[in-house]
Amino acid sequence: MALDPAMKQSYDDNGFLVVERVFTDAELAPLRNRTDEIVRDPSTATKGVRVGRESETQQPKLGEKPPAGDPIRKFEGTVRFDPIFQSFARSPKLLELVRGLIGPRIKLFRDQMLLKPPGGQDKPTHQDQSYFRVKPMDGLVTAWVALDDATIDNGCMRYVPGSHKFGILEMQPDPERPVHHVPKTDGLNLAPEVACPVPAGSVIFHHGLTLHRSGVNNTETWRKALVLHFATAEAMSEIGPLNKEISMLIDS
Ligand SMILES: O=C(O)CCC(=O)C(=O)O
Repeated sequence: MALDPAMKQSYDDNGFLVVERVFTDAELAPLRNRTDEIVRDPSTATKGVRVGRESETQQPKLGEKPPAGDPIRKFEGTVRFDPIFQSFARSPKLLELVRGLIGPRIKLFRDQMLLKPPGGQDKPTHQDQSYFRVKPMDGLVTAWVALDDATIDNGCMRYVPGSHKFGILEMQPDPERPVHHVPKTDGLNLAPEVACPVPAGSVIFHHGLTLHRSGVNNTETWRKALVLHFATAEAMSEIGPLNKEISMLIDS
């Protein structure tokens, strides 16, 4: 699936690009089945995959135990360790789109599955590069792959068009949910946020500096997405240890 010049221009201007229905249900099936299996029984996760819970975003209160039935929020390192996710992340049509955005030689820098269970929490506004610090800053693009229809009600992605042009922003710590990197945006002349509901199988690409967030899941069903952070083959993080945990080399 080739990227046409208008798509590239839209990505460069807005810092994100929605490509609907890249994958069919049949192509998503192995990923969905494996994900459901791990959600049902986290002990089936391949060694190395980390299963994260909803309560982990909160600052632990002294002496307080995680709530019973704490739902699963994310898996980290699925592509790095699980062959089913690896084979999906190598889909030629996905890699062709990524190469069209950042250049011909790429790697998968990081990956995560973000699951948003019924009632699952929001992800506050952030820049992916705040976590990854990959140089060059334009050399990181996230492919957000919808495993389910993503809707306003279940917490679809929301983007601030053009916000990647403001560079990396200073963070303000959130004492309640310290895992989140919330940037200071006071005084910036930002465009209004755009909500991006998409059908399952769609991919939203976003620049590593684009401000984005997702809302609470106000439905009774899960909203799952595989999040693949691609980078150019030569790109390196300023945070040394991150370069030792690359999800997958592609064009070495
Ligand atoms: O899937 C979500 O709810 C948030 C994803 C996100 O923030 C990201 O892909 O960087």
